[in-house]
Amino acid sequence: MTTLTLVRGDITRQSVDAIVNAANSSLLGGGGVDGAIHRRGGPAILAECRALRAARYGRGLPTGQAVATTAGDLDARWVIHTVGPVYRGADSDPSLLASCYRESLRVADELGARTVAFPAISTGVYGWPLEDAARIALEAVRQADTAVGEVRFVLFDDRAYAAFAERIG
Ligand code: AR6
Repeated sequence: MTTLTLVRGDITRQSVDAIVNAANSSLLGGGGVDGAIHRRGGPAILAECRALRAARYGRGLPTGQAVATTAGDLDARWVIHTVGPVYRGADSDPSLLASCYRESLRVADELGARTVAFPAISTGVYGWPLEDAARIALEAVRQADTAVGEVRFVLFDDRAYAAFAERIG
């Protein structure tokens, strides 16, 4: 049984086994959650991301996939980096966003992580409408076949929290 919980706050302040990062394909950092994770997690995370780029992802991590690194100075064992899709209006493919959650949980299972914190992937710079993104995220996690015991959505502001709270049931 996976329990879904909602928290309003900063994902870099969570104590969990794995923190999911809404990264970009480069894996080399950016703004939003990505910037916050690298800032607070310190240089060890970026060092592992660079090594991953060199070894396995020369062309970058594809959208919808996930890969783990150390969590550096964060209060977690791992950061799982995933790349959300950029919202392109009604043509946007929700399965790529769902894939971020599913693949992150698959990586979490491989690692043996039991508690996993997710941000609202793609709802910032990548522009996915919050209400739709919340529906896709909750559905993807509910349908996932995972040994993770707690999936914690960490929502940065009241609007994001409300979008998830209204749909979690
Ligand atoms: N804790 C939790 N949620 C946060 C935090 C935080 N510290 N900071 C922001 N959010 P975004 P994306 C929320 O833009 O849309 C980066 O530059 C934010 O309010 O971080 O997937 C990457 O490098 C929003 O609801 O991620 C990529 O280039 C949500 O997290 C690109 O942005 C996601 O916003 C990815 O864009």
